[in-house]
Amino acid sequence: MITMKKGLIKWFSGMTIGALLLTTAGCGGGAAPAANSGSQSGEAAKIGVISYLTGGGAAYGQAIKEGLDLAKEEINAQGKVKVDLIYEDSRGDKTEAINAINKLINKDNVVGIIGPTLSGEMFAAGPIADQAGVPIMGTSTTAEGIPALGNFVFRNALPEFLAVPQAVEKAISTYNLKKVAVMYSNNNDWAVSGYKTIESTLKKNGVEIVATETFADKDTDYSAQLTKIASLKPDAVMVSSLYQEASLVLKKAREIGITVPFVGTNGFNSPELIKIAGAAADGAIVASPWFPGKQDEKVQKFIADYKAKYNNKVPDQFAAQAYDALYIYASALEQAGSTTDRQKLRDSIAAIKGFQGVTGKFAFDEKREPVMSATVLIIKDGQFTELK
Ligand code: 1QQ
Repeated sequence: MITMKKGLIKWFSGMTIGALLLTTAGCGGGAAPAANSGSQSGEAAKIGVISYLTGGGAAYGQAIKEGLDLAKEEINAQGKVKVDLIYEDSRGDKTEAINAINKLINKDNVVGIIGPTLSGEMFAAGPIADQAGVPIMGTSTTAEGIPALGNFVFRNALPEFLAVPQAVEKAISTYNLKKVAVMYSNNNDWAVSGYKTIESTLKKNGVEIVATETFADKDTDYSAQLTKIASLKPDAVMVSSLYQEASLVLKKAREIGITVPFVGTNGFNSPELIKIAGAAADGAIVASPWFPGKQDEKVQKFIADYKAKYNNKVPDQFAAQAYDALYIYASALEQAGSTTDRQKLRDSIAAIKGFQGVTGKFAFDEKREPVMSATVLIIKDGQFTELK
């Protein structure tokens, strides 16, 4: 639980006195009473959303918002439960995520929270929600150790420990990989977690790691790492980072003549990677629970409705997981029979079984980890396609 400890330390060091007081005031030790307003049935459930809406990774957060807004419209039109979303932009920053969570819990009195976008933000904010007895669910947080933060912490994002081995092993068998180079952002909790899974999967499969190169979020120059990697002639390069960094890595790699396949972690799942890297993204492999090409009625209806609402845009994985997340909340709120009881909402989320979303069948296991399956994708001619 090293990451968790680190998250907690950052949580304390990042907190303002005001935030600390608010947290203490709202602290119910996991047994908080219902939020104190709007308990009449028929009133909308207030759900707080913490998302990466502006800054370098905003494509993730914007997709999440689009998925949530569409689901909200549909759920409210169906009328079984009403939901209201209160958005906070955390800009991918832990301190912002902490401020947002304290506001949502103590000022807005939300019944539950969706987000934050990054695992690092969840490591900082999740324990606050847990302490206050407010259910929180990440829709994109894939690092190891998220639900372990506490009984009120959930995710419907496919954890890297399930996704990465599938992508890596598929690449090994498809391309007969013997030696690979690995790169990752070493100041991003999730990227480090993804890297560890890449490393252990390669070791397990007897693939030699010829180089392990690191960088930091927001770096723009990858020539030193990639020049070294090029000289070692690996059969593939595996990268754990968000799209902004990954797309620059891909561009530089292709520029200096590295033509081998790349395997990525969840950061690769945004179409923004393809937008920035262009043709350099071709050949990149990633596992995802979302594949828009799936011949499934629910999936195709979601795509059509999303396109109609958002100017013909095809939903990405982040939109799809967020869309499913709000339906999971709606279904749990219905079961709970209350729009304000945080404990009942928590228990109903934990009890979700046989949920059918656009990312497939879904349930939580006893550790509140999602049970779901993935498809391995490869980018070809600027499109995510299934790697069969
Ligand atoms: C995490 C992730 C990122 C790629 C979300 C945008 O998976 O931080 O957990």
